[in-house]
Amino acid sequence: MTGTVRSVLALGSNLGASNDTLVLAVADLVEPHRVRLHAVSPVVRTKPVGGPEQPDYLNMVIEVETDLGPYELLALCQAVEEKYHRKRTVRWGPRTLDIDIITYGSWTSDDVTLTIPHPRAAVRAFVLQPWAWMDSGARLNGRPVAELAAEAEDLAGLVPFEGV
Ligand code: PH2
Ligand code: MG
Ligand code: MG
Repeated sequence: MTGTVRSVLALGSNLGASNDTLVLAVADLVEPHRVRLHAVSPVVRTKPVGGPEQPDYLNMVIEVETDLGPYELLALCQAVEEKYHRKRTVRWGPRTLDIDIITYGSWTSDDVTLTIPHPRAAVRAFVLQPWAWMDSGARLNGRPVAELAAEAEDLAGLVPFEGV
């Protein structure tokens, strides 16, 4: 492949069979030949950040290598969310599956439909900690992801997922 980009995607689920959904969603995301799986984080169980009272989440991140453009990658993420019956009702409400593009190479964008890097990733342990475990050298906004994770307020509510 020429002109490929590495992109970090964050997945979260707190409705339904969350662990199964995450595993199936990773397979769906890398099914197109233009998207290849490069790295996978551990799954973590996390306390919900924001939104209404809702169940704990399972979260993870993956790194893919792709020659899809950022909006094509966004469309793929949204198609996979739809497949798992994602309903967009309450902002930050419970969901069967959320897939967010955290980084797309060194590309940045402040478009409202696709803000890259993800505007809240740098303060969310549920993204940063699995990312740091996946890639100990990762950096975001010029800072080591592991350092950002250590400073994130929601770190105390995060534990490795040990299975059901
Ligand atoms: N996603 C949100 C809002 N709050 N909290 C946790 N623990 N995990 C998430 O994935 C999450 C959240 C909005 O996308
Ligand atoms: Mg999200
Ligand atoms: Mg989202």
